[in-house]
Amino acid sequence: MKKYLKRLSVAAVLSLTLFVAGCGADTTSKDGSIGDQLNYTITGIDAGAGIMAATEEAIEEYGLEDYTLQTSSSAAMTAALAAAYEKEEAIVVTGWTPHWKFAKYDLKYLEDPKGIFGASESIHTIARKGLDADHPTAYEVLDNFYWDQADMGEIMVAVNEGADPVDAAADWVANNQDKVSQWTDGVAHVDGDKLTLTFVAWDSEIASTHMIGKVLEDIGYDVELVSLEAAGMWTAVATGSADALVAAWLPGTHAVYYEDYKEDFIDLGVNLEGAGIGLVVPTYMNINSIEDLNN
Ligand code: PBE
Repeated sequence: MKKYLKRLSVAAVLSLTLFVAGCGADTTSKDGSIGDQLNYTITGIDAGAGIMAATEEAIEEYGLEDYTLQTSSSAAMTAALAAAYEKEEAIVVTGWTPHWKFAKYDLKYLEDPKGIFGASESIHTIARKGLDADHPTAYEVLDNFYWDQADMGEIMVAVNEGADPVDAAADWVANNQDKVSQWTDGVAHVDGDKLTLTFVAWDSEIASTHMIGKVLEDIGYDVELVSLEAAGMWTAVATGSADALVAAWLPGTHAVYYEDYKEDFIDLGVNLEGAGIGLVVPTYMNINSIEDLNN
């Protein structure tokens, strides 16, 4: 029944659009259901991201089966958002905080009355087993690492404005020695020991991983940053092929990975608080809740 009604309204919009087009007017009509305006598409990111699994669950729980969750990447998602925003077109993306997009555009999270995307999250630092014995200095610095959203935001915004992440991270480190010294004060320097950090190319994690990598370089490590898919990132630390990651979103977003490997790594605790995930739309869109995607 629902499907039938939707088809009817698609037909109605089509004929209206054709009529308007015939008159030489703008064909990017904002009429039609929310689903029509969105082409029944949710713009996602990489398949392994926790937010993708959460969105699939939301599609099921909110009865959004007419929608397709498009798999892409962080970069493709923000490019799609920029293109839609410029034309004031409808778009819904898998979004998260902290992220520079909230500074650049007027956006809102859709309310999630069923709580599928969870409440506030924290980002944790995870080390491989044995890191404390093999590289006690790195272990201590990683254990001490703690910053806030504004800190991460500075690097993310600089990268979005075109800076190389290596330079943006180095600038932040240079300008925030008070904070950095709280993590590094009194640690023994090393002489070129190799250290591998792994991350996924999400904007937030590009920022944090480059920053802590620079801090570790400054105390003498030869740091390699390895970008992987989400599952690969967790596997690398669990199997010891990477030394650490600073990109664990808990308790919800990475719960599956955490559970899979929890015997095989050391959780060094929170490095950033107040993170979150959800479905995000521009404020010019006339909807407020995930439930409204059915309108
Ligand atoms: N994110 C950014 C990740 C964690 C960090 C929200 C895109 C995810 O969904 O797994």
